[in-house]
Amino acid sequence: MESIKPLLMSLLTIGAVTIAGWTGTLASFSDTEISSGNYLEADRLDLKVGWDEYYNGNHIEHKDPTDDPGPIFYLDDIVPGDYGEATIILYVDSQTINPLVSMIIEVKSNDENVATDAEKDANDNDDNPEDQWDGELAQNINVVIWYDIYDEGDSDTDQDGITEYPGDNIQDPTEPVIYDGSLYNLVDPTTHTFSIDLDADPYTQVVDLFEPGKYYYIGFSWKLPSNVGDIVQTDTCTFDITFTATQT
Ligand SMILES: [Ca+2]
Ligand SMILES: [Ca+2]
Ligand SMILES: [Ca+2]
Ligand SMILES: [Ca+2]
Repeated sequence: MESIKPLLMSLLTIGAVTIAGWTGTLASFSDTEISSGNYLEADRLDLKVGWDEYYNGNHIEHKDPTDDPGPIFYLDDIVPGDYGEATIILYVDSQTINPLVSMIIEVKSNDENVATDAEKDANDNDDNPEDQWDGELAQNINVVIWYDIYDEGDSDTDQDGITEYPGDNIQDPTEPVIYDGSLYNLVDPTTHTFSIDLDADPYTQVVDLFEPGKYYYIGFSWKLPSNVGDIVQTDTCTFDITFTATQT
């Protein structure tokens, strides 16, 4: 009996195969493909902001792009002749989304703070504590905002023969300027804001979207002229810079 059992089993197996082939000839042709393991996950859209900053020609701060940037400029004792610059670094963290990135600058106050004797001698008025807009600093701070990007078609070398890099904190004559004037005149007099859709490639005629994984640089320089006089002593100016990335 021991030797017969494996043989039966083999026969049953062959019989089953034969039956399957036979019924197959009666059925319609069919073909099935299964797509299994389907999965959806939303992409992220995460804008990060950093900067590299100089004050009177000295490097004072570098901040890698972050979600919690805090103030770029915080200077509490500037004097006539002072100047500074921060090149703002923008980075989009995403897999697929090329967003439109906008910048809004809002001046929040331009205050007299206190009126010193020297200010009064310069015909300035006393501070009105109820008025956050009675100072003269924003009128006298000159700012330049520009795309701190060299011409990519220029093989890293500018017309002046000096090698240029994007985000080098230097305003090259070939770099497109966004604004050049007083901080006061930058913003709308009613809303105190300035708004612009930033251009990932300012050398084209259209506003290009930002590409994820690349760094973009906006230069922001300021200067308090040496001939400003005493009228700005102790005056304060505060402003916010808001960057927003939006899927279009
Ligand atoms: Ca005031
Ligand atoms: Ca530059
Ligand atoms: Ca003043
Ligand atoms: Ca003052």
